[in-house]
Amino acid sequence: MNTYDPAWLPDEAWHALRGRRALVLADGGPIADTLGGELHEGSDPDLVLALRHHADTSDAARAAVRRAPADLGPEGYAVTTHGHTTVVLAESEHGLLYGLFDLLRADPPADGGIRLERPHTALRKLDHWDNLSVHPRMGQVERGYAGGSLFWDDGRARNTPEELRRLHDYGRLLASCGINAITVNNVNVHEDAAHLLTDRLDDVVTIADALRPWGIRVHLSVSYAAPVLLGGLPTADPLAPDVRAWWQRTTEAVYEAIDDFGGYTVKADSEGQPGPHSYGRDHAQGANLLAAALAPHGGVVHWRAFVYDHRQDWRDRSTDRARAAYDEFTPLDEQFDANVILQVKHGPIDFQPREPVSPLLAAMPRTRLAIEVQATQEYTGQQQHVCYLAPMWSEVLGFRPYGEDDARTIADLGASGGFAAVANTGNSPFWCGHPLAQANLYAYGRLAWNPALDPDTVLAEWTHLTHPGAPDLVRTTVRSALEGSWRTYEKYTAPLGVGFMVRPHHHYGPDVDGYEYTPWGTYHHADRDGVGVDRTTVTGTGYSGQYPEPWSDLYDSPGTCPDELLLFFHHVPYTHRLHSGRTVIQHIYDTHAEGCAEAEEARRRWQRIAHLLPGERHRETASRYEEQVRCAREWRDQINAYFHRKSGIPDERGAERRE
Ligand code: GCW
Repeated sequence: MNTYDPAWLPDEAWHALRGRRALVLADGGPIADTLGGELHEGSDPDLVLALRHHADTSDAARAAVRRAPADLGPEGYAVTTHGHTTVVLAESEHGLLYGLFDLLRADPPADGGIRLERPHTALRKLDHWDNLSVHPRMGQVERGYAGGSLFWDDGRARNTPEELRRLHDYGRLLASCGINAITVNNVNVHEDAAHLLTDRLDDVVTIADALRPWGIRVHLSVSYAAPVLLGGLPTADPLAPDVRAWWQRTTEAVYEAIDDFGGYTVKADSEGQPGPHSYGRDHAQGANLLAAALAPHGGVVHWRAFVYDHRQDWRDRSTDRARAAYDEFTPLDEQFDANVILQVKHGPIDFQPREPVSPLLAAMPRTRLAIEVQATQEYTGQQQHVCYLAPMWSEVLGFRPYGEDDARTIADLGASGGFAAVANTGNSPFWCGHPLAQANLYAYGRLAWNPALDPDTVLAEWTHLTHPGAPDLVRTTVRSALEGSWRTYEKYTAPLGVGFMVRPHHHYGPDVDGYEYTPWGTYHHADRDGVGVDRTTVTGTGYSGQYPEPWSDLYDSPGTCPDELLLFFHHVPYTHRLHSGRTVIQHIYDTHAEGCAEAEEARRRWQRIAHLLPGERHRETASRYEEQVRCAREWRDQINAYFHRKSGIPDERGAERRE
């Protein structure tokens, strides 16, 4: 815990800024202190960070006010240049903070120029699935691949000076890419974590205090059964007056301790977690109870839409997990209070390497929505494999659910409730286990700030910041390692959007039939004739009918369904010809060979820069490449052998591949 990587903020990244003579014109408070601490103040300043209402004290800041729009918004900022002076102008300290980090990424505009930035959404949250102590099956962080928790150690909040320093550095990393909210515990709330809401609140205060200087608000995952578990009430029924009063009192106490507390994140009636269904109430009644307690304090409830039957009969082909969230929540549109945010996973199943966009996102026009992505690589190589996820997120965020003629994107539909990502961080020396997985954390923050950013540009930014002064070959190798890595991963794992061929429980490595005869609702239906799940409106589960036109029609027919999603929507013969011209079976053989070869090539390239990138960063990545290549081969061989045996159709290029 003593030494850890600076990630994308090494000292060299700050040199140019810290060498300047700065003037900070702010109101004071924790963020203003942060700004002062990051910069060297000096007379005759050439860098001015000014709140608009203090701009009068500086000529350059006054000039910036004349040039900037009348209102930059609560977190927005303008960067301007006047002769030799750079000015960051904002309405709030938060804006100044983001403006400061902007200057790390990009040069100031030319003299007389201006650069304006405003976040796309006000809520840019990271959800930590951290348990307070080590959980026998899950380790400390559920689906965590980066060591233990940054917040919790053996049941208590970390609070030694070194641990608090690391938390401070974590806050800086998060703020520097635009993240402004954090849920500090697992959405599966185990008994000890339930107490954070009441008698263990001081632990949450410790974390909130450490992150406040970086403009980050703390949220808490709470158990829906808290009134019973903690309050000694006989029920947690949302309509019971004493339950209501309990939440109100409890929430008041939270705000007395943490006046900028963000709110509650709730997984209810999902995978065994308690919820309103036990009392015959629906999700809106459940969520509104908490919303009412939070509303007077300005807090929000993030109510997760990840609700499905995890005890279904695999023989029953009419029940479809992909349909579940839509069926459950769309009748409730209009019924949620204004401070309820429905947090929806970006795909209908569960963070597979390829899924269609969740149709629920386009079907709740009167509900605030947050889009949940998974930075932790549960299904994308568990931070042993390189898998840069920004291109996938960017596809999702830019998707136009109502068709190309309607400008609204998924990112627009999520603007009122914001974004959430399951964190990929822990106390590993590289924060994310794999040094290259840091790019996912960075990219999540940047896309949450501006979903229209090009993932390659974000990658270039991250590479540049992380490797200041490195030879070109290092930067190009790092970029090429990450750039196409998601598609490479997709190629050697489950084909054509079919999903779930992973080993049960831990979800790493291949097990084609691992979930096929289980109650979890994640099947591929491969038989001797074909593969894929029939989700069409005519012969299937009807899932494709949950989309607005034109998508509903397009997905419904194998002739128009995009290749990469074919097996998500259709059960087709192995000889079915894709738009690419290949048959499904040959596509499986080819992509698995290609994906594996790409992983091997990436490993070779990485080896070539060993002498240019000395130290742990190179070694750690190199050893993870060994595992990636081993595992990619295992995927290739198992998938290809499985489908060969099922279909009896040989690989056309089998002979040349064996040589
Ligand atoms: O993907 C599944 C994970 C669970 C997780 C759940 C969820 C926190 O396998 O570990 O539980 O999703 O999103 O709630």
